[in-house]
Amino acid sequence: MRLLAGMTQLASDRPDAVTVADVAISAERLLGCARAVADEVAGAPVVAVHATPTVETVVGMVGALLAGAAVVPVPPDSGPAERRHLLTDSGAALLITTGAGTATTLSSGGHDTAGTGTADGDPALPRVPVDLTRLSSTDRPAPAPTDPALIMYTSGTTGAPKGVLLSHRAVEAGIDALVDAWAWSPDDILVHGLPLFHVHGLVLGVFGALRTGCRLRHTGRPLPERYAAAGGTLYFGVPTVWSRICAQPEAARALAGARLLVSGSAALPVPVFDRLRELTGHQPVERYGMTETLITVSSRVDGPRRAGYVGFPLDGVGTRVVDEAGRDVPADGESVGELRVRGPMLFDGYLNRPEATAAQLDADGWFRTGDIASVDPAGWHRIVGRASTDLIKSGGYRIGAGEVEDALLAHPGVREAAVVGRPHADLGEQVTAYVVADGVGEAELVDFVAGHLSVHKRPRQVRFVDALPRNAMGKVQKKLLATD
Ligand code: MLC
Ligand code: AMP
Repeated sequence: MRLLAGMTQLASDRPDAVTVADVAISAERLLGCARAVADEVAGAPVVAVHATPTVETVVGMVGALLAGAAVVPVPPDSGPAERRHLLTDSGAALLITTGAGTATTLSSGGHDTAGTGTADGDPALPRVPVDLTRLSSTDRPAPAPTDPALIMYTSGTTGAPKGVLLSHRAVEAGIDALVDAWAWSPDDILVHGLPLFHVHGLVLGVFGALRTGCRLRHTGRPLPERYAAAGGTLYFGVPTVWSRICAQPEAARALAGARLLVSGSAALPVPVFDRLRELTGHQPVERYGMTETLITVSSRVDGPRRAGYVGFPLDGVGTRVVDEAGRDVPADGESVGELRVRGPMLFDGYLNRPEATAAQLDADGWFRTGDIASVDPAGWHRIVGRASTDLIKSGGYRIGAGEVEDALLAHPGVREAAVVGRPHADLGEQVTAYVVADGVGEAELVDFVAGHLSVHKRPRQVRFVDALPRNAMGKVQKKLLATD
């Protein structure tokens, strides 16, 4: 398969092609195990994978792709409502389960439909556990470039997460553009510890390695001491990870021998860029992307890097910065507007949501990012904020305020709720909830949301108020919420 070209070409000579949390697998064995998964899931057009940080997850996803299925990564910590939504909305025919963190105990062979679903309310999908002792050599026809490879769920400002359809062609183009910008090669050793259910950790962090044929060392969690011990050439992190590494100077200094440090998923604070340079001798490459667009803008390994800037459009990418009337603003480094992007790595739309797709993606292929940006005369792109206060970035995770508000309102003690992102030194933004409630405390509400949604979507702070500020139409005025 083209998407995994590097892995299949190097299949016989890499005993530790992929290591996740200290479990290593050769490329040859990965391929054999994945073919065994493909034998089991063949015929299913959409396959969900319980995306724990394990080798089994990598095998399960590769197997599903080999079988020609679109993969739906399921966050392992997602709550019952969120899981149910992902599994039903995506139309997944099967759930591949993957060891540590898998919600249910399953038989070791064959499909287990577990009767009527699980105790936590998952739909009754057949479950296919990944078994690293099962191998197959069945060769299958490669999927077409336009076939969907991934359906990735991501939050909008309101409502439940939407499925983002990424074709094989888009994923291949997205990785190839980074191979060019970062001189990413089979000789690299890629290190990161990011979750395997988002673009950063999965598309770049797993498929990037398998396509380039470089080795992957996933650290299980993105802890500074594990990055330091991993001996990589190429390191990926979200800004919170880089900031935590800088707070442990010994760990940071251990990265001095790397080739390239890359930051993305949220703005890298200038002091963290400067501190990383001091401690490691490397100026990090910062790149900008979205689930819907993959990575579109980056600085280059063979070019300058600039703190506070995300670089230049990647090969094949067009960008525009437009005002509210859709007119281009001057590229003077000061005028700001909404960033729009176009390129071969863009998604094909939101699954079963043509209206939401049309609202974001126009007929000429330009995607409205919702990010506010400026471009200077030399072409340096700078992200200055977001158009909507209802999309929060916390620790690099995208969190829709509306989804958290809906979860809070499901608690019987909560009458009104408004959720915002407040600046936070470690996380960039922290999810802060303002609620009008009776007889319920902060810890209970935090746990309630953590139990309904993915744990990272929980409010880190709950402020109890007598009423929410509203305008004459009754709409909540989030800008008027107290910040002290
Ligand atoms: C805490 N925990 C609770 C809890 N409170 N569990 C249940 N109920 C509660 N009330 C537990 C958690 O389960 C977890 O357990 C532990 O506490 C810490 O949780 P956390 O909040 O996740 O940890 P934190 O330190 O805040 O995480 C920081 C982080 C993380 C940087 C490691 O935010 C992260 O991995 N970020 C990466 C996000 C990412 O990959 N984004 C890319 C999006 S793609 P336990 O057992 O796990 O310790 C994209 C496109 C692009 O943006 O451009 O790349
Ligand atoms: P997600 O959908 O999780 O992929 O999040 C995409 C969003 O992350 C973008 O719309 C930006 O707001 C933000 N983002 C990604 N990379 C950067 C970056 N380097 N600087 C600032 N914001 C970023």
